[in-house]
Amino acid sequence: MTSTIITVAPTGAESSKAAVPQLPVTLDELVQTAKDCEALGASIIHVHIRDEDARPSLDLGRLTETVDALREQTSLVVQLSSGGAVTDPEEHRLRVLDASPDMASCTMGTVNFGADVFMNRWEFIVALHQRMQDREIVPEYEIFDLGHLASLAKLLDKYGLPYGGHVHCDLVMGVPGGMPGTIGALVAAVAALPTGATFSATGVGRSTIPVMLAALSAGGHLRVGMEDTLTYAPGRPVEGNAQLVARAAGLARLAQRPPMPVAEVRALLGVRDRGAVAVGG
Ligand code: KMH
Ligand code: ZN
Repeated sequence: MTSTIITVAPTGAESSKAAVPQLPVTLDELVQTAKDCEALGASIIHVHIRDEDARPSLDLGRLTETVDALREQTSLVVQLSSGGAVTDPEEHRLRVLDASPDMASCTMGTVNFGADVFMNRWEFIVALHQRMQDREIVPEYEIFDLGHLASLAKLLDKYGLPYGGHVHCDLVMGVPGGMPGTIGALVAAVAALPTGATFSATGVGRSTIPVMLAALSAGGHLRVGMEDTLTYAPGRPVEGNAQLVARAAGLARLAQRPPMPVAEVRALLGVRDRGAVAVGG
């Protein structure tokens, strides 16, 4: 058993700052969150940004500023979301890669997303995968449903391994319209992973804890954060992302799979050294 990669997904695109005041939406809030979570054991940050009115944004200038700030002030692996919000057009989602993150998400298929549809056409997936190969950006393949793993097998077969040569997936479980956040679904997904792939898992809402425990038992890694979880326990809103990272790190230690140091994560996933100089890291 190896140690545990802990990814923090602090913001997402779905919750409003008005409804969730603890959500980090400004650059300062995001950087402070990143520092706090790194100190507690996070090694990757999955980033969605907001505009000046706290609405989801894929503005390239803001994304670039965010990547630079996170590189300067933390040693976390910076993973930008190419998923954005369900309303974002494909060309804006592809343009995210121009901000030169270490990693970017690459969702492996279309999925109902509550009352919305999160659209991921095959041609778009191929374009993302190939552009990440060209730009030396490591993808994290987002798996919302079992069929997405069949698409991943086809993608790798036809278009080759991602940059870095290693396949890393994130099972996003419990989205209304996607696979449920159950142990059975997790076991089925793990059985369908490409040979040699690693995976993390996150369960949204009430599936957070069962999915976290199942992922640890199955040798997987963890993603936690306010993108996926807003309630810490029944009747107790999450106080902040650090609280969720602290819980994940504690459970990982209990499972004798402590948080993986960032340098080991970079080596495992094949993340390119972009010359970041981390403060205190
Ligand atoms: N906000 C969702 C529609 C990703 O970041 O790549 C898509 C999402 C996946 O969060
Ligand atoms: Zn996301």
